[in-house]
Amino acid sequence: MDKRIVENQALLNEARAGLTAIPKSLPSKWLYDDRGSALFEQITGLPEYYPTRTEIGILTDTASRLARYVPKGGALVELGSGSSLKTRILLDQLPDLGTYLPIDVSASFLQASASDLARSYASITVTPVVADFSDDIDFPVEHGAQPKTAFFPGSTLGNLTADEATALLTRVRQWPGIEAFIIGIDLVKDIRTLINAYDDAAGVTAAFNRNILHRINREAGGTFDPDRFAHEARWSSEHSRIEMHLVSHVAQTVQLAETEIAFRPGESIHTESSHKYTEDTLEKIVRAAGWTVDLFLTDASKAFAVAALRP
Ligand code: AVJ
Repeated sequence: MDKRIVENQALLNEARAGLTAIPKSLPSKWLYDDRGSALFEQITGLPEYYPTRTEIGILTDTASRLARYVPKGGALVELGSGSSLKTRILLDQLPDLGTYLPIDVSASFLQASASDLARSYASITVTPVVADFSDDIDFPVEHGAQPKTAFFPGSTLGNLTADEATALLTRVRQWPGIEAFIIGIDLVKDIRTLINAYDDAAGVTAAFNRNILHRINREAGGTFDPDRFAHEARWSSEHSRIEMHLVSHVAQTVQLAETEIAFRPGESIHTESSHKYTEDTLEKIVRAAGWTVDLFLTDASKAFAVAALRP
């Protein structure tokens, strides 16, 4: 048997744990390598994928109201550097902002978007922080006690389980100087619309999902044939979430470095969850973390919401 090269030990360890468990799963963070991030960018422009354009519409229509949640001379702290387009909508309404602090795990991505924004907003200090926002953040000392507002757009909170979301909200609630939290969340709606948003006609989401298998082959010694796995978007009413799966419709065996992984016909790998909220269910997890919903803004069809929270 040939020994395959493993260049990403963390991916191998987590993939092995997920693929030897019942049911099989993979952590969604591994979807986002360079190609995965580029495919996600493409997803945000698809006709079926309503969240991005809907959130941008809400932010554009309500930016001046949201600006009141950001302290003068304070800091806007963004969790995950994301699309600077959404950040710019807020920054345009914040002439007296002191600092913009984007937090991201990818140093290169962070550097690029930070210098981009610094060029556009000369009066704002841009201080990128390389960190995983799921951990405790070590703010640069000069920003430790600075009054600050956290910004978490994109419904990224929806990737977390209710327990994980509560933990994140609790951690941000404990940041020194925290005055408000502005979050974007996707809302429960008819199941067809939800499924189509995660199973587009052009097949971009399918390619995004299968990319995780290409990545495992490349970085963790996998022998997956991604074409032998079907992309599937499922609605779980129990968890109020869309799940992405990769389904093996045949019996097959795949090698993962030294480990053999067997698939039964119809067996799936759960690769990502996207939780959908209502005003009530959001209120519930927000309160559990010690916040109150001060403002709940939606578009006309109530597809997406931007909420402003107070500690
Ligand atoms: C980036 C996590 C917000 O869940 O809607 C889009 C990711 N996955 N299509 C989402 C995603 C498939 C997206 N988030």
